[in-house]
Amino acid sequence: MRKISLTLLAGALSALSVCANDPMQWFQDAKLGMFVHWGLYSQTAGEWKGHPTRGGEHFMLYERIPLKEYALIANDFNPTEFDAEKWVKTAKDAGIKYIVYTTKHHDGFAMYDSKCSDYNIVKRTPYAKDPLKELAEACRKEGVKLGLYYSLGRDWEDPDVPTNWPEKAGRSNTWDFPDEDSKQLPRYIERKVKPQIKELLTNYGEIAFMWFDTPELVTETQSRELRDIIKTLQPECLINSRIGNGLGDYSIIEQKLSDKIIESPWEACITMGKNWGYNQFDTVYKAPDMLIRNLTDIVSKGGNLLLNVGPNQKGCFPEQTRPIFDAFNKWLSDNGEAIYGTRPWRVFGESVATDITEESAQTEFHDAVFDGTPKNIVPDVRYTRKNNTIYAIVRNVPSASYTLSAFSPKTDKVKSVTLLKNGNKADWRLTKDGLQINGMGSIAGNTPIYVLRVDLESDEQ
Ligand code: FHN
Repeated sequence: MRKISLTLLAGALSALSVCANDPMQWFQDAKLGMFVHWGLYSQTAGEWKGHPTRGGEHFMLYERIPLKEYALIANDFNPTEFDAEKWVKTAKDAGIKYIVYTTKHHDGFAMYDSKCSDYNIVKRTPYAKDPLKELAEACRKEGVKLGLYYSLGRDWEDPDVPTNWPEKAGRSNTWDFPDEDSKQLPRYIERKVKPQIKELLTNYGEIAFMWFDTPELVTETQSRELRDIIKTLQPECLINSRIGNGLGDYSIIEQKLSDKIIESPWEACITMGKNWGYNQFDTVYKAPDMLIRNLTDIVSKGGNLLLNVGPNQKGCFPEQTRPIFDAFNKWLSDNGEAIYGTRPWRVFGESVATDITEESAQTEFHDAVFDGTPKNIVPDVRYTRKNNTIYAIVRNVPSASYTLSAFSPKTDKVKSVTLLKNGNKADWRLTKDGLQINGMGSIAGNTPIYVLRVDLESDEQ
């Protein structure tokens, strides 16, 4: 009797541990976040002294603008239309579970009320309010988690920030502070970084993520000290890999997709247009179908998508974001079950049916793949799994009948196959070649990116 009771107890404890509030479990279930790049570069919006600037939010570097001159931009920054509630509701309606906000980008300007330096939105702009306070409140109210972006190894306001990418001083402010060798990084870390990290993790409630960027010359000791500060103030705050020196809780890839399943927690950050910060000349945003394909690809390989928006100088999301948010709302309303809370299957997908890469031109991609008529091409599929259900995310309009070769009668006892969004039964047969699907054209129509729910016999027999 004693042995059985210990077994039962172990089972109960393991169940509890899964249910316990595990921030990493939450992150890996959440799948979709929104990155917000907002700063003085949003005010200039890609223009400087009457001409388009190079380098988006890096234009202070590219144009070698003296700090005193760049700081004057703040005099015009007055985002009176900023509405945190609207930002958060737009994100939440699009199926977004967390938001990462740029508290300080490379220009060193704090987009929150920093007591550490008056180089911030409250002290230097006519707006004179703290948008992060409002955003944190709106996130709490709507149940959307909040993460904070912080440019760690680059700061063009501070005299003690040497860099080494792509070469020595490559991303340093060498026009105000020319003597690169005299720069003492520890002075910057103690004077600015630690006080700002402490105030960010003290004054804005629960912070789910610290999203560091560009660690550059930060040492392991410095990364470790920052990690200790964060985990002491908010033990459940997850930290990305750009804290440097291998000390993050999850890894980051940027503006690209992975070519394989990644076993450890990871996130891909991708822009809707070409720029991170708002740029008035960046007018052609990616096709919504393309970005949804990106989401399905990333999730099939175990990652999260952090989709970037660059609000404009008024504090509003550019109009080009609307069709993207609407498409995510619609697709995830129908198919979110195949995304949230899933994990990779044994394979991430079937052969890609088109020679269109994910990064290809939007209109070419859309016409080539989704012109609404089934083509005699093999299905372009990504898989996700939740317990005994496999989700086959069909990302093009293949012939009405096709075979999913990832399935095998040797390993998969298929119980049913249905169209996820409405439960319509599919005509299927499991053969030695795989799971044959017939007549999909009739039930899926020309819907680009539909999901087949494949229920397997429980393996708990
Ligand atoms: O230089 C930055 C860039 O502006 C942007 O913030 C991205 C976002 O991941 N991070 C750096 C480039 O890797």
